[in-house]
Amino acid sequence: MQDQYTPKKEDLFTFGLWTVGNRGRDPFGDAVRPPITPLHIVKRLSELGAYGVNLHDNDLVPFDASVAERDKIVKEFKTALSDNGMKVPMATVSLFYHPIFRDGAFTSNNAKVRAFAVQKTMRAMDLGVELGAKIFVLWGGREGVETDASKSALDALKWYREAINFLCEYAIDQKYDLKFALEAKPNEPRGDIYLATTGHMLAFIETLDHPNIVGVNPEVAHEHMSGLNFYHGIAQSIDAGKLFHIDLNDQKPGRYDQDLRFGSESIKPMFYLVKLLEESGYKGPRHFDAHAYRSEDEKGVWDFALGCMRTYNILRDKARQYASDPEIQELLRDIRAAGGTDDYGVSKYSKDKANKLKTATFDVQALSSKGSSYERLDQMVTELILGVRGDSRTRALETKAKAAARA
Ligand code: GCO
Ligand code: MN
Ligand code: MN
Repeated sequence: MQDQYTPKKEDLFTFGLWTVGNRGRDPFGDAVRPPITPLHIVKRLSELGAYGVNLHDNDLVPFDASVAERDKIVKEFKTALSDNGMKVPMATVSLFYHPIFRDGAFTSNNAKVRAFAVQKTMRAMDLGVELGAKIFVLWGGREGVETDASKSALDALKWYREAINFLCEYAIDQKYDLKFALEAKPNEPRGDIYLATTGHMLAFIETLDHPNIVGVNPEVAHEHMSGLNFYHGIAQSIDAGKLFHIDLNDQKPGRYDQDLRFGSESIKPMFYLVKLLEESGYKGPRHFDAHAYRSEDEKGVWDFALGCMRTYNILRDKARQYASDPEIQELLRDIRAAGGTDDYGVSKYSKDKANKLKTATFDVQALSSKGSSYERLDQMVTELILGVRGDSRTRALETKAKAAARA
């Protein structure tokens, strides 16, 4: 089926090799799907309209591969990319899978493990750059604890900072056109992970030696795990100039990290998210870090991938409808007009303004008694998302036009 929501290269949709490649393993059950080779993933995703694929070092090159094996795999993969017109905009490193990282990577109590983690990351950066990546994601899945008796959180933060500073220097030294995007998660696999939310990351970045080349990679599921408003977190990341990448997926509240198909659970929050990404001029890839239900076979995996992209395009279209809906826009104008103007100049301090403001009188009674019309507004948005609003609007316009024609 081809329609206006069919994904296209210019939509900049990307998937991790590990996402469509997810085999449905969980802590209670083994893999349910056979592996899909990276070469096949590249081909199928391209056919579906994706722009590119992203990868951890070990999604492509096994942990213990020799240099010769690595070079052969990378060469074949590059051929598949160019044959299928696919890009690798982002690369990352697995610092969580191998048992050596059982007590953390950059924050392990063991200095040799910390050094090994930095070495592995430098090699993954080399691989990413070789494949054309401009963004390098760091997700510290093992950077945490089960017991705070094990290490001082201040030491852990110091080690974490030193490792990222080292890697920034390496990127600069190598003249790599590469920026880092830090991804937060509150817990899982560790009991508690350091730098638990995007907000923590934004504050941490300002303590680094090269904050200009470090931003964030927020993930829907991870902020929702903490009960946070993802749209607000993204707005703050954009406001700080730090939205370098994004992990789109979905999540029911109060669960383990589900990494569900984009928009499969939180349609309304994802509507505001897509509206924000599109209207703010976010230029980065729309990356899906999600996987198919464990119930699915390979066919279900491609249904899942197409579903992520279609839902994004449908929500983008809904955002356009919202911007051109006369009734919604009129109500928004009324709401803004009712808000008045900044007569006291609080947008910028001056001594004079402060003195005037301190003695000004406000009609507190009047300001407290007026309602906001948000119930009406939200119902219109709800009906727009549910797909009935377009119809009723067309009907109203038709009725109006008929009435005008009769008169
Ligand atoms: C998760 C994480 C990971 C990371 C990825 C990049 O679901 O817990 O999002 O998927 O994004 O491993 O390092
Ligand atoms: Mn996740
Ligand atoms: Mn992620």
